[in-house]
Amino acid sequence: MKKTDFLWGGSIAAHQCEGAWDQDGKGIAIMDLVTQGTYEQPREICTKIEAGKKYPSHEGIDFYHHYKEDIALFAEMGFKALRISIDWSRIYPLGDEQTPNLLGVQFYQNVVDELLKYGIEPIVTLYHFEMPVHLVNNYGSWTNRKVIEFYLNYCETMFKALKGKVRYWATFNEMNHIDPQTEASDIFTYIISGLKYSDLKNKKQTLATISYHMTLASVKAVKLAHDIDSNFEIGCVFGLTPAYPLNCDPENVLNSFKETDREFYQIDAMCSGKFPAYKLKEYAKAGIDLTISQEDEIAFAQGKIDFIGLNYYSSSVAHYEGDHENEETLFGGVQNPYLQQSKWGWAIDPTGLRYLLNYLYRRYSLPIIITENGLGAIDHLETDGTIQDDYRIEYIEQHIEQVKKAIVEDYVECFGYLTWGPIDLVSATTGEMKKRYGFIYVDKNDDGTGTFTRIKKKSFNWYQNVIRTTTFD
Ligand code: BGP
Repeated sequence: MKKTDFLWGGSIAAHQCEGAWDQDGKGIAIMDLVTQGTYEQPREICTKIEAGKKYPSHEGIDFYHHYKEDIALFAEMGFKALRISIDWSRIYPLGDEQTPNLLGVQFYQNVVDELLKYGIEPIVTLYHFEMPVHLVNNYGSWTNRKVIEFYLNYCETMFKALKGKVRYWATFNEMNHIDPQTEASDIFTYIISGLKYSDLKNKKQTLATISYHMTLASVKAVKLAHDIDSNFEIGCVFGLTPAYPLNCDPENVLNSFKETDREFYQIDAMCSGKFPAYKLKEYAKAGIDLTISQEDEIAFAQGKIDFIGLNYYSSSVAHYEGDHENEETLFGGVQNPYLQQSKWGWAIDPTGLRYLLNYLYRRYSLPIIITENGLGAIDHLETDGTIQDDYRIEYIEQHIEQVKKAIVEDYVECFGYLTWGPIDLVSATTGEMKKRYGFIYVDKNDDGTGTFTRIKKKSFNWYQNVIRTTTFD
């Protein structure tokens, strides 16, 4: 990978910010259906706020119409990079067409041009939970190999449309949460594949097939990207959580290692050039059948990623047999008594970020970019119009400190740090607007009120100063 300036910036996803869910030829994507109510509710488009339901993500923060204003604010903060995602259903509304929706393509060309105008490096994720629903209903989502072809067709359209403008690409966001070997999280199965975990017939087999097809789609997209432009740097983004042992009982230590490691097999496949043999043996033992053709083997060998994107929010403590007193957390396991939790119960653990950076770099020797990190919090708009988000400053400051140590003391090759949601947007797991991550406040509430006005928080100037002054000497 060629040398680049450290990429300070932020990360957003189409479905959480764009809004305009039915404009300019866009189709319906998984996430247009998921956050109204919860994933347990029947899937439907709801355009009005109803009691007890969540803010509809298909209004987002109306980035579709505010992107110039928002990018100007990112530029004011001194961003060197912005990670965006492309909503597949804007480009191919149904997913299986041959001809793209040019208005959709044009929108992303406009966004990228706007970024380049300010010297901000666009980093483009091709799949951040935005699969056209038609592919779920008519093809069974990623259970069907045919969907790989549709995905590659869409990737090719975007590689060609943004060639010469975009250098960094990510094939997928957080496919690692599809986990065939544990009681998989319903919400992640749903938002990643559009399928409901509880509805799946042969759960382990189905999830293994989904995961395998997504991994295969990723390696094929990498090869395609390199064929289209050898200057493309193409990686994949993983949301990782180190699991700590509850105590030094060797059984617990081993258990926590396995807990951390079980979401790494897709990265192994993408970095080593072959689907890991240990995983196939585990699958065989669990009665899961995966047939890897010779053609697939070639695809793995030819589709090694150039970098790893790391989303990091929290660590966890691995399950301890017999411990029934502690509540389970979203990340699984029990609460860590040494750490504070966010309002949503996510353990705040800056050291865990350094731990993971080391783990990943020593295992793969690939450059890493932190593609998401941040604190979801409830902000208060004071009567004088300010937002005093010192808690957010503290969280990010502590995490950056650990990134610095990883780079300077541990020699990890980390080439960027992007905060999640530098502008407030809709939460992926809860569908709420009140769970805010931004340096920029958006006047929009869960009851649908608000004007979409953007307001700088206290952290805005603070992050601006971080970008201006931080070095890694
Ligand atoms: C990651 C997703 C993001 C983002 C983030 C925070 O897993 O990649 O899309 O939403 O989590 O989660 P939430 O929005 O639920 O707070």
